Amino acid sequence: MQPWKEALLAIDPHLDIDIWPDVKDRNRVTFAVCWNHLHGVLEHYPNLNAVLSLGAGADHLLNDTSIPETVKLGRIVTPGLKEEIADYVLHAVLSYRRNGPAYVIQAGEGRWKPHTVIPKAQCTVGVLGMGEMGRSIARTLIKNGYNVSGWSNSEKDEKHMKTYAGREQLFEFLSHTHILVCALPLTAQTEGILNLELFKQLQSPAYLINVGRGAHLIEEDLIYALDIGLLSGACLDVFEQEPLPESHVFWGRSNIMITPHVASVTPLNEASAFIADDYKRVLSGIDMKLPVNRSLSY
Ligand code: OXD
Repeated sequence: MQPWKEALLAIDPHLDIDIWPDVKDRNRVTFAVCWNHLHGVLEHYPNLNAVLSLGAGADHLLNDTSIPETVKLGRIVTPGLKEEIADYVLHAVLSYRRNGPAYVIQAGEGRWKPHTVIPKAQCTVGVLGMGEMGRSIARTLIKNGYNVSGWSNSEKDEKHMKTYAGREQLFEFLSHTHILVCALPLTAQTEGILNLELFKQLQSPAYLINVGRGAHLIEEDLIYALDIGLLSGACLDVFEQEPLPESHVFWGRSNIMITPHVASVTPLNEASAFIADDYKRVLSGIDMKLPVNRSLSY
């Protein structure tokens, strides 16, 4: 965390910052910034007002029931974070359409064999989750000439694309989708949403990109869907267990692209300005920039 401390002090040299576990005086701590912290470490900070997630997701904060309900929760989304996730998804879509993984294998084998490009027209992309990240993904794909639709819990009005909302419109949304991108927050309602029943509703064969959370996906359903040809491949950045264990069945399958939770990494400079700003907002009793709603779980 040292570079974060330095970046914050460059913005405001008067900030008083400790890096856990070297906390000089628990009573003085009013604001914490965390990413995948050990549950329980935020207990016994009597003056803690707010905790900020060092990323777009706040599930790691919401899952820690030892954080008192009175403590405000917030998350960070910056322009760079949104741009990177959109680029990651665009890359995954292009790599699928242009047979990227097959050419990597062929390069290793010294084999010259052309494959057919999957036309854009046969690649309607459906984005599950139209929050900050989902909207950025959708806009980038639209700019690149893709037909995109979006689904979210509540209605969203977004230009140049059809949007669907609520469970009652989920199957209709899926029935037009060739490439499904999961950018949902992890909640009790979305856990396990990427399952066989859902895969069956997609255009076949479909392709899955998961940049949400590992727990959105029922892993054995993905393997089954790939084996019976319901899905032709998947690009996964997030997993139930991270790092993905060495013995996991996903490794070594040419139709699963695996990246180690790097789709979008919170950019230090942009995020430090965000943190300093949120810290001052909380200090002045103003809402955090992106407050987490505990009852919605995002
Ligand atoms: C995030 C992430 O939530 O990187 O920002 O997963």
